Amino acid sequence: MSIQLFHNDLSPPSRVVRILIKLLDLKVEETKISLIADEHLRPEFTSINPFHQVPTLIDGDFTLWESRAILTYLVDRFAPGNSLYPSDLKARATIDRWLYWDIGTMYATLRPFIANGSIDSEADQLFKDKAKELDDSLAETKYVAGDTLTIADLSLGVTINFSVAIGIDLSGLSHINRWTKQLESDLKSDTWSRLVVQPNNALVWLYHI
Ligand SMILES: N[C@@H](CCC(=O)N[C@@H](CS)C(=O)NCC(=O)O)C(=O)O
Repeated sequence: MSIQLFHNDLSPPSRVVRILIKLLDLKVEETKISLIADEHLRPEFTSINPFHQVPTLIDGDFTLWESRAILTYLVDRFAPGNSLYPSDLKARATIDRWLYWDIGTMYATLRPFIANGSIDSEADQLFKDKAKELDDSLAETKYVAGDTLTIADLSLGVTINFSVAIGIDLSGLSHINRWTKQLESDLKSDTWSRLVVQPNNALVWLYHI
């Protein structure tokens, strides 16, 4: 059965999902949706996702959007028990906690940038305060949710690297910097370059930062 992902090359939530697809080596048919051309508002797409957002996944007769929900679904569906999202209830709950914290707190702080191409000093400070909390946690563990790579690292890794690319200065957060280098070495260099660095650079160029 073919799996389809509607995505946008620059969209951070789309990239989180595409990194997982690479890591699990899944065969997924990827379709680009141009947000600039308003393709996400066309009936062909809103009939699939009435919330008109990427990423959106189709697995047979099942359609799913919300990047972090797609992450957990893909591991459970195609690699159940994988250490990226293990079966143990408490381990999963810890990973879920980080996923929700990312999308509801960290990435949410960057939304004004996505909408306007800039964030004010209040949002900048809020993001740094939250990043410091992550940094304190990473002082205790190798990865976000413990000592193994999980989907929480993919999620927060994209958010943190995106924030740095748009000019939020996290250089003083040594544990985040150590973890970022770890992520870069864990993902194949092609994946890191294609799904983290290059799209961030393109966004910086697009928004004239
Ligand atoms: N919470 C959603 C956010 C997805 C999102 O914001 N996607 C943007 C692109 S980065 C989008 O599709 N925007 C078009 C729209 O909202 O109409 C997720 O994690 O999947």
